[in-house]
Amino acid sequence: MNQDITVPPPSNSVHKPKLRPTLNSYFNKPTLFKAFFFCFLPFLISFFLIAYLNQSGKNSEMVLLAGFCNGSDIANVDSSESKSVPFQETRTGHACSTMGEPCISCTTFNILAPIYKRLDQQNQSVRESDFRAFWLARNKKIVNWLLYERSSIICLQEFWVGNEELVHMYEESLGAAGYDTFKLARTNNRGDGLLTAIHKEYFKVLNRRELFFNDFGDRVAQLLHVQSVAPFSINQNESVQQEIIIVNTHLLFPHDSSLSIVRLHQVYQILQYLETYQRENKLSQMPVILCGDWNGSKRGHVYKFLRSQGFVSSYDIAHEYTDSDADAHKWVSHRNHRGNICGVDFIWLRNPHNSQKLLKISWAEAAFGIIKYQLKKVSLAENDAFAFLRADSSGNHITYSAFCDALRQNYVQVNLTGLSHGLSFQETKDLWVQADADGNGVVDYEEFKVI
Ligand SMILES: *[C@@H]1O[C@H](CO)[C@@H](O)[C@H](O)[C@H]1NC(C)=O
Ligand SMILES: *[C@@H]1O[C@H](CO)[C@@H](O)[C@H](O)[C@H]1NC(C)=O
Ligand SMILES: *[C@@H]1O[C@H](CO)[C@@H](O)[C@H](O)[C@H]1NC(C)=O
Ligand SMILES: *[C@@H]1O[C@H](CO)[C@@H](O)[C@H](O)[C@H]1NC(C)=O
Ligand SMILES: CC(=O)N[C@H]1CO[C@H](CO)[C@@H](O)[C@@H]1O
Repeated sequence: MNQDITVPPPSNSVHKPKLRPTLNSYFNKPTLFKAFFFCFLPFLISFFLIAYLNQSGKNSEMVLLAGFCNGSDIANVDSSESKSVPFQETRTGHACSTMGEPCISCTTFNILAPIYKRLDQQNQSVRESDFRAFWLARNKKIVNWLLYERSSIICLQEFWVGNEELVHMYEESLGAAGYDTFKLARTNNRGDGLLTAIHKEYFKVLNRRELFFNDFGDRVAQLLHVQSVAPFSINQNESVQQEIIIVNTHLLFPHDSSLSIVRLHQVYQILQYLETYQRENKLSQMPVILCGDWNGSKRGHVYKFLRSQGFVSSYDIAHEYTDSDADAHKWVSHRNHRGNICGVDFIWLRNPHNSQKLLKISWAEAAFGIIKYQLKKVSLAENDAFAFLRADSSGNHITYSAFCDALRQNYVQVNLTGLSHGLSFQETKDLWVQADADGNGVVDYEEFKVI
């Protein structure tokens, strides 16, 4: 890696970009995260991130945020944060050209499908999709912005696949700008879906897969296996055409907490799929980038699950935010349809050399975390929760069948309802095997306490 790399420290002023198309009220659910990754070495150590976010709720000002490259001489540039959303400016082109290495960037953006965009507070059934002039104008701005940013990887969610004109507009504009585009509709004709665009100058798409969760959220994910066009140098003599895997997804909205397990399960399926894909294709380990609209709460189970699997949130890394509660709400990416401001868009990155727990074990821990959390919410202390799961089993332990019943049933009281969705027989069994640490066929209180 070039030791002399420097990035000009960005000014700390609030920045209203002049050249960029203004977004203003066109987005009421806006996000655009953009991350720059430099120097794809065997593991991706250098890291630079730029994110744009439109602070909805205020005057929808577009803000530019900059991060840093880890493991290199590039200093972290974000040290003065007084607001919940830090303001930074960096000119992306400049930052790239000083690197002397090929540089790639990644943007993830929930563009809010016109079929979901409400226009009238009083009448919720009035949607933007009914007014061509509105959705067309808004989406043209989005396209212009994407073209201006020219990220190597673009992951869009809530792409209105059901409208031919809109699809055509995106595919044609991005195609003309050098992108390969791949769209994927949600199941059951929900109307929206995903669009992933890969810039041909940066990446060749080697393979792609579509993942259908087939749960009640009708959610899907795209997996793209790409290879960098330009070689990245490992040392003075060697360079590689780095391969990476990119996943684009939009998880279920947590309408209520019983859906936590469904969301967690969707992530589990993605990670299982990744493992299978890499194993079946006999691929060496490579960086994985997961983009999309995830569950925002850093206290959430999805966040913890991904962390336990070696993923880092690029935005948090760039800003040196920790996993602590104090840093849990430092940034905002969305105003959701309930009007809440939250941070739910992520660019997750996992480098191959991060040692990690077995996927099954992480998953079981996370699933039990949710189950215990649900039980706690109805003020069942640990021993009461144990009694609850034990049901009327005669011994002082939980049996497998009582456990399955507890997961399957629709408990009005505890709302473990989500558990009936998506947990297969095998997965339930896997959970059980984790819980029954000594393998004697029942889970006693000591075992229950530690799961
Ligand atoms: C970033 O660099 C620091 C110091 O070199 C290191 O402790 C930290 O683990 C690195 N973070 C990542 C995500 O690689
Ligand atoms: C709400 O909007 C829909 C669609 O525009 C319209 O058919 C309906 O009459 C409206 N309802 C009210 C109460 O205004
Ligand atoms: C690079 O090549 C030079 C000359 O062929 C050699 O002396 C050096 O050891 C090589 N460096 C590495 C890191 O392989
Ligand atoms: C989703 O987020 C909510 C709060 O935003 C949190 O309570 C919940 O645990 C999260 N669910 C998952 C599966 O992470
Ligand atoms: C908090 C919550 O989601 N409570 C729900 C639990 O389930 C019952 C019946 O299904 C609902 O009525 C509650 O609203």
